[in-house]
Amino acid sequence: MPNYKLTYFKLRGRAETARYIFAYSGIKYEDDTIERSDWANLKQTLLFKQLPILRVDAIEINQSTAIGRYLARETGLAGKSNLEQAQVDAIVDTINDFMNLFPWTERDQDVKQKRTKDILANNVPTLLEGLCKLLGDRTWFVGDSVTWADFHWAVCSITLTNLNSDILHNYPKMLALKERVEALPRIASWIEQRPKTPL
Ligand SMILES: N[C@@H](CCC(=O)N[C@@H](CS)C(=O)NCC(=O)O)C(=O)O
Repeated sequence: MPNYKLTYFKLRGRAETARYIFAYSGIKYEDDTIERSDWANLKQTLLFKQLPILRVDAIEINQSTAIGRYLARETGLAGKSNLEQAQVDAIVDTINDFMNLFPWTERDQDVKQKRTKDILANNVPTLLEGLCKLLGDRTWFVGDSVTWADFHWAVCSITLTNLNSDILHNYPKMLALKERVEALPRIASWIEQRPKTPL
């Protein structure tokens, strides 16, 4: 088993899906959360000046989706066939497309609030309706067992409900899926011990 070190800010953000995969699979890793005050120095050392980074022994992997997909493949959470893997990847990429619409780094709070409200009202329903149809009456998004697409939904839906606590009101199946993931014993235990952060 390689040595894993996941470096990110002290936030759920783009590292949390990887943390769910580590938690669920029971693989040991170093959860290297950095202080904002250390960021400027660390940034200089990074190829693309961004986090998260996963170090697998001496190899450094950037891009949260590449990290998630790699860990999911290593742990049997990527989908059981090529076709299932494509379905899983499509869900993760779609969720990311919508999450990336939000103006996370906008400094003008009025602009940020207005844009966020607009996305929640006009874009997010398309995501939720589509995901709801994909899930149908099944337990997990793809195949007959949990995949990292379910984890990614559970992680991103926390952010969505923090932005608007009623957002899942009309989507009980999507709420139930999030709760199903959060009830998996090792995920539940991670959620209990993780730092409480706004994002
Ligand atoms: N597409 C990349 C985006 C990475 C990214 O935007 N990272 C942000 C944090 S979520 C970052 O490092 N921001 C600090 C900066 O750019 O100074 C991924 O998914 O990993």
